Amino acid sequence: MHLIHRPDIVASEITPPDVYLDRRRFIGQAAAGAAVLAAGGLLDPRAARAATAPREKLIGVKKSAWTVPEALTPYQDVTTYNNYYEFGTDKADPSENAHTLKTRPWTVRIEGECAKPATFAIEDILKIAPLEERVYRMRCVEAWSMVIPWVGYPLSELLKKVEPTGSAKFVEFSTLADPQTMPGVRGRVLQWPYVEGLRIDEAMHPLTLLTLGVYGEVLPNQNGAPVRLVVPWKYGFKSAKSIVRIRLVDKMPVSAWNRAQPSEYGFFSNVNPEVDHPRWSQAKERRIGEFRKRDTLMFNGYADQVASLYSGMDLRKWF
Ligand SMILES: Nc1nc2c(c(=O)[nH]1)N[C@H]1C(S)=C(S)[C@@H](COP(=O)(O)O)O[C@H]1N2
Ligand SMILES: [Mo]
Repeated sequence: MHLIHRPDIVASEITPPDVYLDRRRFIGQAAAGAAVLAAGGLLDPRAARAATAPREKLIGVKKSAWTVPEALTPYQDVTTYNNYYEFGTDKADPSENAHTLKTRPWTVRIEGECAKPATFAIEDILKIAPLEERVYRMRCVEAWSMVIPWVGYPLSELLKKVEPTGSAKFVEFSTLADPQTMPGVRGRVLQWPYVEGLRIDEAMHPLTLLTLGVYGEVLPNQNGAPVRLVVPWKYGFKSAKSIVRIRLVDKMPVSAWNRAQPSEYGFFSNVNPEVDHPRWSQAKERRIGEFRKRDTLMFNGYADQVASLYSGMDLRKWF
């Protein structure tokens, strides 16, 4: 089949809130029921695959004060309800397909406006700063949320190594795009590679986490192994997975979502209950595992830490 790039198709790819949750749970239950009937109680194949993926504990992880005191979203949901379009657009696709991702050898190239551009091996990235566990609230643009115990350290610790110059006004992140191992990259739902960006002060903010693990373990592939970003006051798509290149630049980068649909996905994409997505409200959200809706909080509840970054900016214009 030949796929052509159609931005109007892209727009429909992000599922409007509320549709998928019940569909996903229904399918899950139906599949589990069918597996029990067919195999006399054996696991359904999805669960079997998840169970065989190797899990590796991270050692020497300290608890961090940058943690919200909220109930954690269960491991099972964090690792099977994912957006990672390189592996497919359904929530279950990444956990079913991402076993093909090869996370070793892995390097991250850091270049652009800096005194010491360098290529870092993932083994060295793991040792640059002490690993911390931080429980962050995460809010997807699709109006669902989770509370996730990430493991990592501030991105600033890595960026400092290359000595950014005064011309480094923004940071651009590019992620792996390998058609051999990523079925989604063979299609054109987005223009690959997945690119995201932050302003330099956002990138250097202590909340911005270079993330290497979750739930005390190495990141599962579907969560963006071996290294991803987590920016908890922004919609989830800013938190790029499986990063291979970081560029310090003087102009605002064009992100993959912004390129696909600029009227729907702005550069900043700060969580803001007062600025709706063109196709749905952002005022409320559903915490995965709950049925009632919660009010979405300004900057996803991190206003005390980050609102000053945007003082004087019109957040309707710079959405
Ligand atoms: N490379 C890449 N990174 C990505 C995405 C993606 O499709 N590709 N999806 C984003 C979106 S929309 C969300 S909500 C988060 C989900 O992260 P999680 O699956 O670990 O919860 O990853 C973000 N990072
Ligand atoms: Mo998202």
